[in-house]
Amino acid sequence: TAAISAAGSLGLSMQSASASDTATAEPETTDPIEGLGAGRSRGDGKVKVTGEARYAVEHQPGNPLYGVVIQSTVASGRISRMSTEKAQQASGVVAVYTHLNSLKINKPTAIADGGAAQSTYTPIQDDVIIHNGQNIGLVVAETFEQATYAASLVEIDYETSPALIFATDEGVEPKPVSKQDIDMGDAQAAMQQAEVRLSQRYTTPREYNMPMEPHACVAEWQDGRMTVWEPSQWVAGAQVEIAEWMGIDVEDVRIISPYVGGGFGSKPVPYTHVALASVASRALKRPIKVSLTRPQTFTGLGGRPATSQQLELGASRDGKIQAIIQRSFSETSLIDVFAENCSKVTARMYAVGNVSAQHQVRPINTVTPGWMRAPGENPSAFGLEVAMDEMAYALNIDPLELRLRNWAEKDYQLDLPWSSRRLKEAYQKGAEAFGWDKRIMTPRSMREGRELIGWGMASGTYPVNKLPAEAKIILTPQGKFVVQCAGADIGTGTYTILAQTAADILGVASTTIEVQLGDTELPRAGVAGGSQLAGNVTAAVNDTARRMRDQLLKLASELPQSPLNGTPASQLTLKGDGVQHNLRSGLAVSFARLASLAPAESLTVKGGTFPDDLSQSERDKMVRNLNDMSRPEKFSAHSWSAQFVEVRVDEDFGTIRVKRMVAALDSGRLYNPKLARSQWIGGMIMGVGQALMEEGIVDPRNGRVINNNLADYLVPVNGDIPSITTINVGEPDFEATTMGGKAVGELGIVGVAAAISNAVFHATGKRVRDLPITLDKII
Ligand code: MCN
Ligand code: MOS
Repeated sequence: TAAISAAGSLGLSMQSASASDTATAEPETTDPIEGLGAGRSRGDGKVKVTGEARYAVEHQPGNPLYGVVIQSTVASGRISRMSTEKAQQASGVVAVYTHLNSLKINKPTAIADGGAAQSTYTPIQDDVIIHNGQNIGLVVAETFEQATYAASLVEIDYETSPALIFATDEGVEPKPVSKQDIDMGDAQAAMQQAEVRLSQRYTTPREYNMPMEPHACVAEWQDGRMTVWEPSQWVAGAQVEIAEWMGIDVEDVRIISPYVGGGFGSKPVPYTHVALASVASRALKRPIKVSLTRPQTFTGLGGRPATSQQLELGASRDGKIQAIIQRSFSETSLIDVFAENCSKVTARMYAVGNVSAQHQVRPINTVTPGWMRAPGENPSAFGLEVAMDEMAYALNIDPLELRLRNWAEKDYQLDLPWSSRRLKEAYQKGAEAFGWDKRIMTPRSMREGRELIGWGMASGTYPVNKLPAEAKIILTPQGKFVVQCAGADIGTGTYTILAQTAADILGVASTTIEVQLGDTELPRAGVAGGSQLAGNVTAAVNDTARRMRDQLLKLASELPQSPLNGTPASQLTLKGDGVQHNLRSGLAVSFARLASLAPAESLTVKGGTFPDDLSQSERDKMVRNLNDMSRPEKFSAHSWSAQFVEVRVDEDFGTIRVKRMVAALDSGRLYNPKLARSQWIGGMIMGVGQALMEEGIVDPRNGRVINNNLADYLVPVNGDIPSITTINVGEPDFEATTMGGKAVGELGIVGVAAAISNAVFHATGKRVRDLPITLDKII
């Protein structure tokens, strides 16, 4: 072709365009306290990389048994014959549990109904098959190998019935999810009057969370109590679901989950293999380990369901969006309603008063889908942000400029002011760092050799959720602080930021503070989900640390043997591992000394953010369901982002590489900029996977997930990931949360797939509306 390298002719050096790989604007601290805001490394990093950290299934109970799950190989029907004889006779086999000799498992309460179950399916209670890869049995043996072999000996015949494989199949009966409908202004009338209209369908396939640590637990029944080592984003939820399955008191279940090897939304609650492990342990009176194989994790629990949205945008010629009409659906199982709501960002991102959006679920023969990083916001932003790019081209307005022309100065959907929205700053800083002003609008106008260059952008957002939490701080005899909370650290940094929170108040180096997490015996906290745990538990620890500080000042001034006895607390400060006199230097008492002088019970302090008048059982209830999760009321509180992406497309082969990514993000105050960046880029990398690789491929003949392993279900590896620049544009937002931070964990993925699709269009002139953008779609 005639085009010379436009980028080259613009004087853009491709080397320098590959911008710095480090966080901008956040200098390393030299602060000895390294409290909130310091970019220190993770406290749990060392034990994780040295292998010292014990993940759930690495717990070694005495005399364990091993359970292996059997899964169905058809999508619909019933088990007509099941023979377990050979398996039972195999060496080492202790039991084979199926619907033929069922252990009772009660139906758990769904999350939507105030319980903690993602799926209400109860295994081995009957012979009914509702999806391929359904858990239908458990073989228990003395060793893992024996159980695995015996499981292969179980003979199963099925009487199959026609299955609904895809949401678009004939016979699927859609269900509206009207609670989530949006009806603002008069969208139909405004659409009729719009000068420019476009209507397209955007789809996302099934996607799977694929944490490194598979779903695997150790269940131990002892003295009428159940203890389960289970990787958990939400120990209080796990406790409820297991208690329900087993028909025992919630108090008789303990969940231990100090380390989680990633969840990405797949570990809020235990799945049915945990039900099997728990009832089998009770029946056999021995601890049992059950680990799903990687293939089994594709159907032993659900990932993000496939979504489809028809999105119509109407605008004036000068680029004001006047109406949005959206009709979307997502697949769900035959027994549960899980809605991947595609209109979560539709009515909120831009200043549009006329919006109509309706979502429906379509029940098919699949496992009940579940959360996956930014459920709802993610497909919603994919549709809207690609549609905005299409509108920009229809109007011949720069895509970034079009977004600015539709700037929403308030939340139109809720009709509330924003608590903070530094999205304009994000657009500006992101565009500047990326060099967006050098972009030539026309597709296929930038190239380097055989490579077509594409620049695309998109906006992203994620809401601020809230739930109260509690914490406990203990001063040890050695004068060290221990912070305790039930909240999880799933690789996010909870351990670290809680030490940092307490350090600020207690005046000690945050690295000296021990944090204990992920255990139902610890003070209450809700789910590490909805990107809210950091805000919830930093607020709780902040309160608790203040109480501990007051307590220590009081002890220092009141204990008869304290060197500071008689000095009013107002003249004392916590500093240098002890309590110091504000004016008389050298007059101090160390924390260790105070600990030796004070009565033991005075050295443990509880605090938190529950309303004072709430009873213990009311507090339990709040963290054991998700209905009590709330949002700030007087303001609409969200995190915001602007994603800029460069792709290179090989003109002959159609291969797409992401060359560089620049994001500017507003998550309010960052509790730890290093960890926040780590979260943001983790989300962006997942976005690359979603855009270019990830797709659960379902066999139309039998509903089986064909690519149910990490060789065939592709996720990005190092070689797929370019340099990533993140720019923090957030400022503390105390209307959003007590400590001023907003959501971080899921923000990074939202909008990335759209930015990449838009970049691919810019490079090639091909608009891909169906993820993932594989080369067959652009050649
Ligand atoms: N943070 C910060 N400043 C803020 C808020 C958070 O520095 N204002 C940092 C902290 O290090 C904090 C982390 O970001 O620990 C995440 O905080 P938050 O946004 O509150 O999210 P949660 O703690 O609730 O974590 C859950 C969230 C979700 S919902 C998914 S999905 C996801 C995610 O976190 N899954 C993850 N990030 C993940 N990261 C890893 N490594 N593994 C997963 O499974
Ligand atoms: Mo995150 S998908 O809310 O666990």
